[in-house]
Amino acid sequence: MKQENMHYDASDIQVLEGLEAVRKRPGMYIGATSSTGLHHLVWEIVDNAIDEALAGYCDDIEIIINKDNSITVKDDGRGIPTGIHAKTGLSTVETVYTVLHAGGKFGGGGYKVSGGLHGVGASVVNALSSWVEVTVYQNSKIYFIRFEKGGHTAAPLEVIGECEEDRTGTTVTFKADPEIFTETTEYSYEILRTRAQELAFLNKSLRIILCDDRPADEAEKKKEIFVYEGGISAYIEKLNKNKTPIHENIIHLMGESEGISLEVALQYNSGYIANIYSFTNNINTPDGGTHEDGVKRALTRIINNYARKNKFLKDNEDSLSGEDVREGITMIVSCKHPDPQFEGQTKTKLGNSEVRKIADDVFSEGFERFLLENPDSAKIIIEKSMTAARARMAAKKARDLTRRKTALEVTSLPGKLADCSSKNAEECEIFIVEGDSAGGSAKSGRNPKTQAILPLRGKILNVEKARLDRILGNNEIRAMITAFGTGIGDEFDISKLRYHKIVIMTDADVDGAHIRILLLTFFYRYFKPLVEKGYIYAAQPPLYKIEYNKKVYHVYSDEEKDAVIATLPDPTRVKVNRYKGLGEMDAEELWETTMNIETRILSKITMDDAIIADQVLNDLMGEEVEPRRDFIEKNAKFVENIDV
Ligand code: 28F
Repeated sequence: MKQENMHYDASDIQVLEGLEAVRKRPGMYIGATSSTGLHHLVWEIVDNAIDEALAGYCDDIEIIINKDNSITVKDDGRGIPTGIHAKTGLSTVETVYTVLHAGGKFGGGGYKVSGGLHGVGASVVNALSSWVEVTVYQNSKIYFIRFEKGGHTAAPLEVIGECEEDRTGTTVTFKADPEIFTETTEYSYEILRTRAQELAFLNKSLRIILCDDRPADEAEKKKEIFVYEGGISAYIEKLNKNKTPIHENIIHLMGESEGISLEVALQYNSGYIANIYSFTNNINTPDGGTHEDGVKRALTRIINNYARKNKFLKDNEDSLSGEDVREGITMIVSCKHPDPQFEGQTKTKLGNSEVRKIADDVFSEGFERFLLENPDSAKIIIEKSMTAARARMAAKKARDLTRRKTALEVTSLPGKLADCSSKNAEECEIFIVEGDSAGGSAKSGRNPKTQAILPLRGKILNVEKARLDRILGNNEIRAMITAFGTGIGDEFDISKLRYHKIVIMTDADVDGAHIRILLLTFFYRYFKPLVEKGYIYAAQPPLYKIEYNKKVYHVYSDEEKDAVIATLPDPTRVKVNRYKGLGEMDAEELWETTMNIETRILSKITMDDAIIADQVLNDLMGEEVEPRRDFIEKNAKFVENIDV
């Protein structure tokens, strides 16, 4: 319901009921009272300062985490008006902080740049804080008002001092109420830093200063300044830092129509992944929406038009797909809209239909001009898209090879797979085993009813750097895809999974760790649901074999080894062997220590493990030497003589 002409009469104001309602169901206003909700409070206040910057009156915003985990936000804008608000009989400052939705757009004025939760406003922060203090610098005076216990006005706005004529702005300090934020009221510098930097990228030339004043030791305190004259082009530069751009300059274009503005920055890199981030009024829209759709539609059309007109693409050849033209793209789409409608469960998709055409028009006009004015870059971009198209066709062929034939046709299971006899996926497990000798032992030691073995020879392909056609060309990878039965990528169908446990079994050494990282990255990139739903495991082979008086102990850690030895009466007669690899165990040992459901240890792989593996691989195997050196220095103790 558009609240255009709200009428507040002092008597009608249900101020405290309003704020009381917020305290009763905070989740409705800030999404959650977890750490995420705690940090949302900051963005509600910061967004009001950013509104002032968007209106053109504020250049600097400072965010300070104080010792007591209260937050101070300062801006050098005009200062919230201190006069009496016509509709409430209170000062405007008090109105903005005690009447729901009384600030920003609802009270008239320009865009309400809303934070993650679409501008619930300063009054919600007040309702959820133990105390809030607002200081306004205006008309050479310093005004002050304090609220306590969830928004009760401690005393009306008062002048507490003088200031220079040209000093204007608003300073707000608030302390989140521990009665509401029961999980934590402690701020994370990293969370604040990430969003502060993003806001600086999204609002070019705006300076955002972040300080952490909590450490007692002066040297430990933190202060960072984020300001980017280049705006979202600087954001692209940062996102492409670890990558290899394939054309010199970052493409930047913007336009406006019907009060809706659209800005895009993009640069292609030599990789295969499309990194597209879109925003509406500075809000992240990870599920995209009409702004992103319009730009993507235009990108595909313009590249195809250019490719045909300049004879890169012959008339009889298929057009390039959206996926082909987005391969290796890093792009930011930022839309500013006076009345955004968000869709989806988490309100992270822009729904305004009129934006699609505006985005298409603005982007196609600018991008077409770029291609005409930069034929060299155009050639590089077109050729990359065409290579992507050829690879897509090749991948399709290779993927058809991996598609499991129906039971009636000859099964295309890989020769090396020793399958299990049961067809009930829930009880079946497949062990991906490093090396043929371990594979042999696993085959003879296993339970043939429920345990399948797929030996892997050497290192599998690093999917981080390879395109899908090369990945599908790799025998080891193809064998796994066929064995799992689910298909890959957009053909993936988890209901066809033949094993409900996929167990990575590699040596407990650096090479084994490297293979595990490669496998995890492969699963994370092409079988993400298997990771998300917890089907992936890592086997834990024993580290040591301890022999004493004909008794054999298998232990899985150094601590366990010491503990066992400590129990033996005469450690001098103890024989300890550190396993160098799975191949050192015979079938019986491998079964007993690592595969037997009664005695083995499996650790379930979580999304975090996979994401970390993906990041480690990115640093280790990326093009740049820098991140690799950093990683090795940081992890030297684990990665001696890693053959990167
Ligand atoms: C640290 C947080 O909240 N800064 C703000 C302004 C400036 C104006 C304003 C804010 C209520 C209903 C208009 C001043 N002069 N920083 C902030 N700076 N709000 S919040 O007006 C809100 C009024 O509509 C302002 C002239 N116009 C607007």
